[in-house]
Amino acid sequence: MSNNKELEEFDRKVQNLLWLVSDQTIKRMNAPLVVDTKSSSDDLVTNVDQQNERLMRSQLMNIDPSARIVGEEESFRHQLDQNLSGNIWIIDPIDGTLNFVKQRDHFAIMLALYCDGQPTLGYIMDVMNKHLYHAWRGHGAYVDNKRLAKPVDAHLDESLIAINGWQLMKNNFQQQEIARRAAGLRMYGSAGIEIVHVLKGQLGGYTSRLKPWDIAAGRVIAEELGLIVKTIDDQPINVLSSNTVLVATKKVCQDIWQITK
Ligand code: 2AM
Ligand code: CA
Ligand code: CA
Ligand code: CA
Repeated sequence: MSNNKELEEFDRKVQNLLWLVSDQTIKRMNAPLVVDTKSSSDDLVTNVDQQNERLMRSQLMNIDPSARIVGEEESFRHQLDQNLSGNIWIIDPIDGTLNFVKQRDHFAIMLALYCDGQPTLGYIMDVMNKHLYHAWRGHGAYVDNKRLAKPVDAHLDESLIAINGWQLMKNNFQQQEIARRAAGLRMYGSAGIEIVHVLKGQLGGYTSRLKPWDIAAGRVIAEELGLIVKTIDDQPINVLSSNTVLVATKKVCQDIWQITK
């Protein structure tokens, strides 16, 4: 288990690492991308996803040698065993790969540290806007060096919300009714960028079915700001599984759980 001195050192090194990976991403993005499909035509991976993950993994192995490291593109199958003991770093090397490929915009690089299952450090790099959102549990949430204010706790009917497009079409948890009751609906196509909008109070909530690396970083920062991170039907998040996650203000959560329960 890491102590505060060690976490402070991790935080400093990892912030530098994220700026480095962000700069490399922008440089590589302007050369032709190598794009492969994974499970379906909208499930893409590029050379930049892979290069970012490789660099982050090798640096993290120096920064925290005894930790386990899970990432979307390389190691997940080998490392997923539901054992949460010790330090686990969780990497999403490009979040919003489809946006990255089609728009060269609206994507993020995300990294989190969980200590014995406790969300501890979280980083969302908004690459094209050059802002790093980050938090250390119990030590405040920041954008770059500026402390983030706690978002206003507004109700669903007063708030814009974001829902993943596929989830909205499938409507497994009455997402269409949730959208109808909100002040408006938005879709940005990157979990990290959508969560950043919730952190800034521009959205009252965001919901999508997410893998561990899609929510790990956002959860640390959101919880540090008093936001709620649970499932869309009010269950705790399972750190190393897929969850239909809701990140929202307390009042938006209460309004949504009245619909989904
Ligand atoms: P990714 O780009 O890292 O894969 C797209 O709406 C958002 O949902 C992105 O943040 C994307 O992350 C994430 N996502 C999670 N599971 C997905 C899936 N099966 N297909 C596409 N995007 C997925
Ligand atoms: Ca992906
Ligand atoms: Ca992702
Ligand atoms: Ca990704």
